[in-house]
Amino acid sequence: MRLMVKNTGYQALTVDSLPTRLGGISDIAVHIGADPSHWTVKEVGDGNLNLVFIVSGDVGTLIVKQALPYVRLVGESWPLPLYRAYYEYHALTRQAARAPGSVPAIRYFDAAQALIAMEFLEPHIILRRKLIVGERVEGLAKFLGQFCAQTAFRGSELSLASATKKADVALFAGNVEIPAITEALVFTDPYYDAEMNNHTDGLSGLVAQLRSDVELKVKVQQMLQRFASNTETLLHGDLHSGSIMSTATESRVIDPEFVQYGPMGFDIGMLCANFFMAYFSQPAHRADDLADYQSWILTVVEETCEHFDTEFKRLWNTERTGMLYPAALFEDQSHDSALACEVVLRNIWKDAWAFCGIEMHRRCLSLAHNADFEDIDDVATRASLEARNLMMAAELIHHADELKNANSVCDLARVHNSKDYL
Ligand code: SR1
Ligand code: MG
Repeated sequence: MRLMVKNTGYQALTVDSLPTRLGGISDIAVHIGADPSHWTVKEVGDGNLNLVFIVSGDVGTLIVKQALPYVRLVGESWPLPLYRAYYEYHALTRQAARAPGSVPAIRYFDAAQALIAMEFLEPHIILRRKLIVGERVEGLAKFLGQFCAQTAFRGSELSLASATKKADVALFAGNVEIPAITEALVFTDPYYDAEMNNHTDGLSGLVAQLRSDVELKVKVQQMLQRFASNTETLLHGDLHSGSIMSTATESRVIDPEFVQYGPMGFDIGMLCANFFMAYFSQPAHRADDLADYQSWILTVVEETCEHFDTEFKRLWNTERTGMLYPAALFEDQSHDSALACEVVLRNIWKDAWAFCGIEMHRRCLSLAHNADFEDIDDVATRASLEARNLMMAAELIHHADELKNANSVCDLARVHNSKDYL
């Protein structure tokens, strides 16, 4: 089913109009306070797409997120359907069921207004910001590894009944324009001089070298084909460090509006890419504690991947109720299914490292760069750190199927971190 949310009746909220417009909605008022004239509203959206309000009152605080009918980063010249809020809402409900406690609780949803009111996370801040200022988060690797494994496994036909999963694939297939952003910005634009691209001065030689690597482009297009045509599981679809909020000890995943069915290795690969970019950018953000902090980031990557494997195997042994690799073929025949699980995991990681490299490329080569590098004012420093990131990424894409495990990938990061490519 494709949900068409027409613009009829839709109105973007403003700080001034929000209390009047939402004050009479009991599901919202019960969490903020009955008298909207006591509400304070702040617009804090700093992402690429939406309005985000923090609304506080006598009782408490909520986040109100509203989609705009265009890409905020670019403006009204790039229209974007409001229906993405509908898919985000459905993604959040599924993630809450499959990875309990991992996402903010939804308090209210209005499809026509493309609006979701949800739990205000406090004192959480965006993980990317923590990584830039050098803060550590306890339990991060376990949380992220388990989130990725639980959503990957429980959203697939390893767990779901085929009819349920296929109906869900049909529901999310209505979301066309949002995956199209990823198909272009992540998989295509970085590899030619697309109109909206930009890269740091000083990188043009390296960029030209990457764009002339035909084998690289073929590998990336193979991964795009997998991303667009493989409906293994329900993905978050945009799992970067800006889609995670953390305190010193607790984390949540937010913002799944890029949700779609896709390959199991996509989310974990994207996630690792963002840790590697945080890692490569560190020399520009700190001198004291640099080696220790960089090594903490790589430990998070290694442990996230270990937790992913451990949780995936646990689910394999305890929740394999779908049509794939049924007990009828293995355990019921007294045949161990551990080998099958290893093979499934091997394929996930092969995909993951290629997606990881592609994400590392796109954040330096197309639209929508990340603050880890963008916050580096000194252009020459930024270029030399991005160069390490770009070169490691190319190696990941070329050799994704030869990498033994996350530890070898982190070793690769250490090697590139010591190089001077410019
Ligand atoms: C035009 S949207 C650009 C990027 O912002 C989102 O967070 C996604 O990462 C997307 O690729
Ligand atoms: Mg987002």
